[in-house]
Amino acid sequence: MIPVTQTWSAEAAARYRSKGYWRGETFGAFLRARAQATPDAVAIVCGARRWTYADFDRDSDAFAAGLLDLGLRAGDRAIVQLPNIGEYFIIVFGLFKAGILPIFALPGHRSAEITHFAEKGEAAAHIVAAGQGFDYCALAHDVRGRVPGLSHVVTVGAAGAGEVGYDDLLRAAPRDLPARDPAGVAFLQLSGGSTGLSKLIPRSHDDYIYTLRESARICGLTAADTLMIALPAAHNFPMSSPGSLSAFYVGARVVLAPSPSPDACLPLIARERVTMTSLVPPVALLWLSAAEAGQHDLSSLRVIQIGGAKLAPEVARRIRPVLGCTLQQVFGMAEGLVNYTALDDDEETIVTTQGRPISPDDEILIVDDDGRDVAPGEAGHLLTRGPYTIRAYHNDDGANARAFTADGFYRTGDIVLRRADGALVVQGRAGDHINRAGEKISAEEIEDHLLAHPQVFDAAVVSIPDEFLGERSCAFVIPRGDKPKAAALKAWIRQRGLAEFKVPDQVVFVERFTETAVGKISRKALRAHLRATLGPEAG
Ligand code: J2J
Repeated sequence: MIPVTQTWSAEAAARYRSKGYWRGETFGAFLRARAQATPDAVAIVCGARRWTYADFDRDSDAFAAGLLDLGLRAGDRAIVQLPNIGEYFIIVFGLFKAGILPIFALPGHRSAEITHFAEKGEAAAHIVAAGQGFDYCALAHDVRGRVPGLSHVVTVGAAGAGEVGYDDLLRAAPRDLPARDPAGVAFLQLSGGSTGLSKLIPRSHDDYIYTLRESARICGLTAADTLMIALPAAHNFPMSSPGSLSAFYVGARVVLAPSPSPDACLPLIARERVTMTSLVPPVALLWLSAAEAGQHDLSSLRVIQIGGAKLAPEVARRIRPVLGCTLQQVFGMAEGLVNYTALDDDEETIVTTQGRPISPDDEILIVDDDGRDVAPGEAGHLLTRGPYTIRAYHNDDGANARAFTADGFYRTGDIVLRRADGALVVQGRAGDHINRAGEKISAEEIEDHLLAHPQVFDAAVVSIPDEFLGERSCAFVIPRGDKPKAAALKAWIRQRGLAEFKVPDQVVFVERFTETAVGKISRKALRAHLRATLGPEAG
């Protein structure tokens, strides 16, 4: 098994410790501390069910013991693929306490993606929920059948044959759980997958807890707050910016919404007196329309974080008048760097920028195509290095060679400019991924699957502007022999075991790409050319 590590240079690590960023805390230990300080405070609300901090600490201890009783060991990895339910947090903290690394899959992922995570991460367990509309247990059995070493399927809800029930694991006898190494990796987060398949991002207790503590401070999140998780809980944004884990860090209350739709969330805000939540721009648009109808009491809302994709200034301007709360823009990435606008920034800064980095030690470079610094205020490629930005992906030398410079800067793939006051403004992407409502789709990954279809000669997938989604995907396809139907190609992508959000929104058949294109220009240039042929009004 390839050990999961994350290594900063000795000099950088010493500096981050001496400056008090890395304080030697661990997830299990901070939860224990909160449970001892405020045992009866409610930590998790899921429908009518509630877990206090004492319940949370006790159940996650029991779950950790149950996993170890199964034969799992510290250092193993478990794919966690759960909807927004309370058990999700018990499981994740149980894994942290056992030293088993969660791999944070999303409910939308299907067999191709889960198989890839299981293989790359050498997962020993897959944790799913039964009775969710989609048959996650069947998915788990399918993947287990293909991946040697993936021995355990753990099910929340009715466990079938060959599965272990969450409730059974909670009945395990208590064990002494050794303290975890704060410098060690706590979990594997997923990259947006700019080229090819998603990569695994090892994050340490020390580095991630630093972002939780600082995010809580910058967002004004305290134990008095009620934070709602409307986006999928395992996504890095609602997990950490400030997200559920910052909320637990400060002893606040976390309310789970079953979906981000206004129908699910607005009544919940009124019922639970939610003070803070995070949204992607298309969801914010839906909320604005629904809130204008004025049926729900949203007076408890204090701050809404919006990020994951570019928020149009005209939408940003409507947040305060319509939702009655402060907007905080967040520009972050699972690899590390997170930027926030400040709660007390002037309205123009809040509306038109994506904020400033969390840490004084976040090093920011903005460079041209040749790697030279651009003039102040000019747009360029964003590179970054700092106390919570990774230096390497797990088990992926090729990606590491492309994504990191020799001196440890991460190439974000984003094009940004920096104003004189330090605020970043995102201009776009250098790479060819599609940011569909905050979900990142690699053009290359979808092209590879299309090319496997017998009636596809060649394919290029591009992003096109979309008023609601921000971007949507369009596949240009040169047929081989009989032209397939667009619907058949979409069904093909589903059948290949890919998440629904990766199915091309649009398929355009063409006879050839361009005369000069064949073999002469890069796929990147080809995609740019095809995108241009559609124009901004494509549809
Ligand atoms: C434009 N593009 C943005 C923004 C992210 C907080 C917030 C978001 C993420 C996230 C996250 C953007 N405007 N406000 O992990 O902790 C695009 C950029 C970036 C990529 C990262 C967090 N906020 N983006 O979205 O790993 O292109 O993280 O590089 O999913 O999303 O995607 P991801």
